[in-house]
Amino acid sequence: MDFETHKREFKEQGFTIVRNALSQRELADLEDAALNVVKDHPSASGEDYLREGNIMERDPGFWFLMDHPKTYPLITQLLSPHSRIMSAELIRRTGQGQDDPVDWHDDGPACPSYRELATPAPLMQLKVGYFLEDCLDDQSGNLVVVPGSHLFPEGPPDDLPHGLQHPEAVAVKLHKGDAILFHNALWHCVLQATKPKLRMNIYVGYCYAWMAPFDRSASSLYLRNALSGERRRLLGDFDEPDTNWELVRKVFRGSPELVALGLSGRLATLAKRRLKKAKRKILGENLY
Ligand SMILES: O=C(O)CCC(=O)C(=O)O
Repeated sequence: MDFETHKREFKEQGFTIVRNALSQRELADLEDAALNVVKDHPSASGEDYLREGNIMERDPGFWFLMDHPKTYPLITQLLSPHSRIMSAELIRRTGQGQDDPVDWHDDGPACPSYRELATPAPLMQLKVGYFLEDCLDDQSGNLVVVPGSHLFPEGPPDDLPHGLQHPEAVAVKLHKGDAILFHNALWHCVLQATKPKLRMNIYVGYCYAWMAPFDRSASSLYLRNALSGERRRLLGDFDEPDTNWELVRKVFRGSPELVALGLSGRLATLAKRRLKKAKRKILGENLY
């Protein structure tokens, strides 16, 4: 499917599927990284459901997903070129032990909800689900969606019959390596798995650059230093917001006067700006 068709499908249905988003090599790397997370988990030896957030901190094998060439260009066009990562989670469902067949919901906070901002609900976060196992029948803990429900004026009612009992519900069928992108307002739930079968997947959620992540507060020193460029930006790792948007852009990229000052001149200008800022902080906005 071409780029424009994905965009149209997402806008009309609230989701789109990128088939074969991951190569065999990428799948193997992700499986290794996922097993590293699973083995550290208290339920690792059991069969229970497992959902772990903040996985970019856990293994470098996940990092390439942040700006993956098969999905990230869609994020920049559907959401914004100024997006960031809101969450990165690993989910393991085994079809055995305790499971969490989540009920109908749409995504986002409750205070206020995205739906309170506008009708239909605006696109504020976009999740990409990468599947590491085939999920091709209706018994493997499938994700279930109501196509087009992101345009409905309300979220799913509490008494909506679960899963496929709802006449407009569709079980998403994915091959290992496929990715699904979905809108925060899409009604979705998960089917109870009825046979032992591994369903392992990763969700990377994106939101606007100024929104807060929900599975982490800040990157570790290790991650900040190990990542560079776009990926660092995608995790929101700036010393201060204006270090990012003002100083870097104006001083080092944009302003011919500052560039003409040479390195020591630029450093002196930066230092003066910092001092002014500190003074403003101490004395208040109106006193300097
Ligand atoms: O696919 C799943 O297991 C749960 C997905 C879900 O409901 C969500 O991430 O909001």
